Amino acid sequence: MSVNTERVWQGRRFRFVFPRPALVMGVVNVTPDSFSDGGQFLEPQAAVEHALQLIAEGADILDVGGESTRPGAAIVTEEEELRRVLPVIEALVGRVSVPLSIDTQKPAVARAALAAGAAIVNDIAATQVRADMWAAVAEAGAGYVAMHMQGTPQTMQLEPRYGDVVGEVKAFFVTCLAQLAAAGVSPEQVVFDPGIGFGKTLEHNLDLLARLAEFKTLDRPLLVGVSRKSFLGKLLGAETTHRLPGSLAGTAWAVGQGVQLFRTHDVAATVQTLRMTEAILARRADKSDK
Ligand code: HH2
Repeated sequence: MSVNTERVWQGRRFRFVFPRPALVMGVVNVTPDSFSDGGQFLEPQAAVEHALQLIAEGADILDVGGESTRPGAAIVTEEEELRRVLPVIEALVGRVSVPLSIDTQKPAVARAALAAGAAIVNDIAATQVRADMWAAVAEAGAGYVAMHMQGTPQTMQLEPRYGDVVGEVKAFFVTCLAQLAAAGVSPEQVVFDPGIGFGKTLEHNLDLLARLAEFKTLDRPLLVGVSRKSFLGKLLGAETTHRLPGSLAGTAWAVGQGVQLFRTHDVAATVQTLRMTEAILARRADKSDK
């Protein structure tokens, strides 16, 4: 399949047509305990200001989350998660033109966020195949990020195991797309995410990044989140606040392998990395055309 095949990702009020410059999904964590920015944006006003800042830096999508998914994170009740995210979504809808995504594992939270105006469900637990989550996405005609995770955030890093991590993640995507279609979610609503750091060792994460090009045959756009993740810390010995260079190296590599969406805490730096790498890639494509 050609890299230049046109693909559409759409839902509710948004429509992105690829190929196009890679999209940046800025992270808005309304949590006390997220692994890199927990507690910074717990107050709705702080979260909204942060979201507006990310848009000013070039975010194409905002991903609002009210529950940390770091390994071993405390489970948050539905009520508490809604109490955190709904005021932020309500304040942003109508005020910003970029689509809002709800980062949640809970169908009821997804449903309430969609009712409040979110356009995308970012589901880190797509491997759990929950009919009620997919019904919410289908009924709203929302965009859907189907992320791969082995286990749950509470168990995922205990002993992740794969025969062939790339083959297994790819097989999940193929099955998931068919199951989603049966649930009324069309392929054009879906993007896939291999779930870097979710039930994966350092080597699994590096294998997934090294072999990203193999996901091109899936015929759906790919979203990747490497931002500040702990595998960078393991590899580079860097604390969460010092992982930007490693995150950007992963971003530059991934866009060169055909990844079209990037979830990041550091929007300005990611946008600059993407535009620079894309400019070089475009020159290479020009030369090979001649
Ligand atoms: N990573 C995190 C959360 N949600 N969603 C997708 N689709 N892909 C990811 O890689 C991804 C995600 C973890 O990052 P963060 O939200 O900053 O941390 P926490 O879960 O601790 O809030």
